[in-house]
Amino acid sequence: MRIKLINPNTTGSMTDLIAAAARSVAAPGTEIIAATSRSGPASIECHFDEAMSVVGLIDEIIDAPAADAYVIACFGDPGLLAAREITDAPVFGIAEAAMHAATFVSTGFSVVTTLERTRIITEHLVRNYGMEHQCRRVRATDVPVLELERPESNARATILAECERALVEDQSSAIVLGCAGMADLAAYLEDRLQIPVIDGVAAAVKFAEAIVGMGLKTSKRGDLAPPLPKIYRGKLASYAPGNGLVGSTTSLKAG
Ligand code: 2AL
Repeated sequence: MRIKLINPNTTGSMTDLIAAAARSVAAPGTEIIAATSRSGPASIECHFDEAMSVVGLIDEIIDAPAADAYVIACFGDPGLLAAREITDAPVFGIAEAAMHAATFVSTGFSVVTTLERTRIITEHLVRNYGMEHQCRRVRATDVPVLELERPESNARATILAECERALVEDQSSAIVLGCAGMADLAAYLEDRLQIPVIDGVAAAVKFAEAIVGMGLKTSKRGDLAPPLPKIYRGKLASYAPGNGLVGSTTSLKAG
């Protein structure tokens, strides 16, 4: 099967890191096609970044060739439901995937993420996904996303220290890594903490394999049906559903 792994930020080196994490867990018959968004922010750390990243993400989903499943490799899960509307192939966000994975191996997890403002966004996701009972706390490290790539930033030690605090102060028994750029830290942290450490990129790839393997597609009944044809104006005119890029003329089989 073919899984398209989309980094919705525009930093190619982060895509390389994410792709390596995905390929390290993919089954032998799974092809990972990694893509970096061609428009939008270099990192996604606030509501505005998220909103601005969605068109680039949609471009990657509507670009040929089609995939059997899509993974949105950013912990804010930007554009997740919009993406599910424009294809019937299953789409996975790494935050949703990681939180679900954590519930299978613990009764209480902490999310360790990047900036303080990102922590608040993650708390919204926890509520949206109905994870308030299992997520004991969301913790910020105040490490900016792109600093994760710089060894001099000491991000690894900062994140380890925050995870250690989560074990003691939150009584958590698993850690969810709150950024795609942390995908290479899971094994290192698990070794030191001796509890499950969940990288959402790996979780999303394995859920994609499972759901595709079950023959499941996104439901086109209700709110995840293709967007209704209508006029879009201005810079986004070409994205008008039914206009060729998105909607009834994509490879969707509605209903
Ligand atoms: C992210 C992420 O995963 N990629 C990015 O650019 N921003 N999320 C985060 N919580 O910092």
